[in-house]
Amino acid sequence: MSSFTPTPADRFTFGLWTVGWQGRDPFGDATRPALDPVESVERLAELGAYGVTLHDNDLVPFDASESERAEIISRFRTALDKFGLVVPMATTNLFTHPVFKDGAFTANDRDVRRFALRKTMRNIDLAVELGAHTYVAWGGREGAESGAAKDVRIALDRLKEAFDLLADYVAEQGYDIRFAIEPKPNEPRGDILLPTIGHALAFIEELERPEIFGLNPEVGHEQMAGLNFPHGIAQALWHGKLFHIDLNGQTGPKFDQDIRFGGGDLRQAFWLVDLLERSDYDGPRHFDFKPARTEDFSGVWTAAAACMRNYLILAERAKAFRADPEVQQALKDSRLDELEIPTAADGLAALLADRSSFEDFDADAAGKRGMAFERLDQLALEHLLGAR
Ligand SMILES: [Mn+2]
Repeated sequence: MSSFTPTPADRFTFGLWTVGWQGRDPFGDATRPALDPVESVERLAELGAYGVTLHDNDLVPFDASESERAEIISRFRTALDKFGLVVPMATTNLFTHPVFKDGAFTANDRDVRRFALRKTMRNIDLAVELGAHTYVAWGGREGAESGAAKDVRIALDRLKEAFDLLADYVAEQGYDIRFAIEPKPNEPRGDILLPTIGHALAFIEELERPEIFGLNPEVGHEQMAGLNFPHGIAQALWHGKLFHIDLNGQTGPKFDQDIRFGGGDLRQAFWLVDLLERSDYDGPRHFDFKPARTEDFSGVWTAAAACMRNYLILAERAKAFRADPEVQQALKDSRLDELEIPTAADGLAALLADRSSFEDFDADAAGKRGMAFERLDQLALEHLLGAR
C-alpha cells in the first residue's frame, strides 16, 4: 500500500553501521564485504530515509591521516548534498580498538581516559560541522566482568567528570548540541555502567549541566534486561529526557539481537509506536538494527525498507485503535479517564476529613469491581492483527 511508503517527512534515520554491518559475530567472520558509506547514503535516500548517523570510525578509519580524513569527509558531504540526506546525530566509537578494552571514560588507565575524551571532542566538531544536534554516548565497554576489577563508585566519578568536561567543551565552542546517553545492561562487557533507562536518568541529575543531557534508549537493550520498553520510554518522556531513540527488535533476555524494527516483540513495538505518535517527541525515528548475517545486500536493503514500513504500518494500526469508538468506550470502562483526575486536588486537610475516603470506604465492594482490561487488550490485539 502506498500509504506505507516512507518519505523524509517521516524522519527515519539509519546508522551507517546498521546497513554497513558485515556480519561479524563472536563465532563467525564477516559474511558481507564492506559497504561504502556513500553507497549507503544513496540507497537509503532511494528508500525514503531522512538521514544517516555515524560513529567517527564508520566514516573515517581509526588510523587515517589528516589528509585522508579531510578527503573522506568531503566525499561524504558531497553525497549527503547530492541525495538530500541529513546527519541529525553522531557518536564516538570507544569500543572497537584494543585501547578501549577496559572502557574509555572509565578505563582504569588515565591516559586512555584522556585519549577517549580528545577522540570524542574531535568527533563532536565533525558532528556539528555535519549539522547534528544530538550526540549519543553509548558506554559499551564502561563496565567489568569481575567484582574487584572496577570500583563502581569511583568509575561513576570519572564518568561524571567526562560528561562535565564534554558539556564544558560544547559550551565553550558555542555548539547547539545535546548529549543522549544510551543505556545497556551487558554485552560486550559482563556488566555495563548505566545499565537501564532508570539508572541513566538518575545519573544525569548529578551532572553539572543536566539540561543538555538526555537519553537514547534502545528497544533491545531494555528488553535484554527483561524490562518493558514502552514503559521506559514513557518515563523518559515524563522527565523530558527523550532526546533520541534507537528502534530495533529483540526476543526477550538474550544476546543483543538488533533485529529489524517490527521483528522481535511485536506487541511492545505496537505500544511503543502508539506512545511515540501521541507524544511530543519530534526527533528522528532512528533504526539501530543489524541485517541478519545470513543475508546478501539484497537482504540488507529489504530489512532497511522493512524497518520503515513496519513503523508506518504500526502507526496506522495504533491510530485505528485510538479512533475506534468501541476502544474509546473500552478505555472508559477501564476507567482511564479516572486516572487523569488528581487524587486529592481538594488538599491534604480535605482528604483527612473525608470519611468516605477511609472510615466509610467499602474496600470489599471496591475489590469486586472488574477493570475490563481483558476486553481492552483484546481490542488492541485485533487492531494489531488487522482483524478490525
Ligand atoms: Mn543493540
